[in-house]
Amino acid sequence: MHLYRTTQGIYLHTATFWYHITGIDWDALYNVEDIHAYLEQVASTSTAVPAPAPETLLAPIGTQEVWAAGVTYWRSRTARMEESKDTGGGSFYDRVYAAERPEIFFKATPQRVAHPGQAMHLRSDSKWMVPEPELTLAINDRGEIIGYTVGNDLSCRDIEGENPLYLPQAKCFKLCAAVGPCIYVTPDLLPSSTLIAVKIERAGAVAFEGGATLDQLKRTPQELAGFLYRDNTFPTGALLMTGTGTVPGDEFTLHSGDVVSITIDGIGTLVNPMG
Ligand code: DO4
Ligand code: MG
Repeated sequence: MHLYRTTQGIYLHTATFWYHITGIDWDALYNVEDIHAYLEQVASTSTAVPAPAPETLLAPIGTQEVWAAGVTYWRSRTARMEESKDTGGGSFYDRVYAAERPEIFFKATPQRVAHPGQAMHLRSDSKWMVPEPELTLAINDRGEIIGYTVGNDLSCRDIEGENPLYLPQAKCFKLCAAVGPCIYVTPDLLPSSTLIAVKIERAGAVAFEGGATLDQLKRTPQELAGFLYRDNTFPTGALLMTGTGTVPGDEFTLHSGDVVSITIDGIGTLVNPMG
């Protein structure tokens, strides 16, 4: 079942029908006891409605913070070692890839998150920016993974490569993250063959295309959620990006006007132009 947040309220999409969910706000629904059973109940007791218009879609986020894990794919480890090789980064990405404790960092507050279709921000002081297509976990206030969404951890490779202490500036700025178009609510693990695909269009042509499958993710979603919630509290839950498995070649940087589409099997496609 897929949960959508729109300017007209909350919608549930089952395999066949759309339902309008009323009487509960996003944060309360996100944290309701046994959300899967709750949504089954909504679907079996409500009247189907027309689908919401695509232009009404909002990011599926209420007051949740967005966090991100890094260096969880071999490709990410290797790209980071390359970009920081002149500044001493040769070994710490390698070490965090292999360590028990993952890299987890704060990514965005809800007001820094772009809605589906909304332009993301390219930093004025970066010359090397890339989208990071990431499976994103929807986690409730009890640390339970209730579902999955598509995330874009937009990043500045030059700022991050210059010094790891610049990571917060490379990662967190206005409209630095996008999530959506919905939350795929499921009690099940996603199949390991799940593809996270990215396409970047420039002036009507494909400028980059790539993808990675979930079996390349070095850590499990439960492990990453467990580290995020260790000695921490999230009163209305959190979203956790799980790292990128796709990094374009070193010559590639995003341009204003590029359109980034990220598709994850079973969830949907998140499209954002670059501002
Ligand atoms: O270590 C820097 C960030 C890593 C990251 O965002 C990723 O691997 O996706
Ligand atoms: Mg990332």
